Amino acid sequence: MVKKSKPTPTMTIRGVRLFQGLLSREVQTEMLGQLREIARAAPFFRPVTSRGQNMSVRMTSAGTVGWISDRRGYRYETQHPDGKDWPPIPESILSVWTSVAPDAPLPDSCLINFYDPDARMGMHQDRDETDLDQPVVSISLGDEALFRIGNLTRGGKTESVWLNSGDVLVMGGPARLVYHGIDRIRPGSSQLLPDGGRINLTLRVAR
Ligand SMILES: O=C(O)CCC(=O)C(=O)O
Repeated sequence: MVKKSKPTPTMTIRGVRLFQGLLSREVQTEMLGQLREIARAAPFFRPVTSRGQNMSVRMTSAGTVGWISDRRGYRYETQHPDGKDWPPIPESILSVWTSVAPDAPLPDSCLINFYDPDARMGMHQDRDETDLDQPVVSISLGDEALFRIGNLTRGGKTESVWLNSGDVLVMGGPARLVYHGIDRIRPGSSQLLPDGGRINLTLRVAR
């Protein structure tokens, strides 16, 4: 499924391991078809923060639990806000996890973020999971995105890297709780999504 079964990172920034170009165009296209089916069963929705602010990304999930945010706060739920179970995580996506995180148990959650040209994601830590020793694996599809990596506490100097379609990154070990976010995407930089935009898949062992 992926180009290499035991890939080595092409770059490591502050402990975040980057596997640039890991997914072939063929694999990306296959994933996109599977994501369309997921979105039919579990439509994208625009989450709000506990303060009632709309997030700029749209989201849905696959897996036994999905991450949601609403006026009650951030959490994992077993069902989409429509009241249906989340669809299963496709094998093609699970195989990326086993390739870059072979020692970790399989993820039970795949958050699917959709970025239109104006969407971004503020600096945050991923810490709603029960076992923070398990890594987070993130897959980029579509338009390029400027990914910012900070520190283990909020603030301080940061470093940024452009993520391209087919790139995979792993936040694990000492980098598991690093602050990170997406400053902007570069509209029109990829032809993968016919109508443009970017999809990010974030795989986690949530429970
Ligand atoms: O879109 C990305 O690459 C990052 C997504 C992210 O940080 C998250 O969903 O927590």
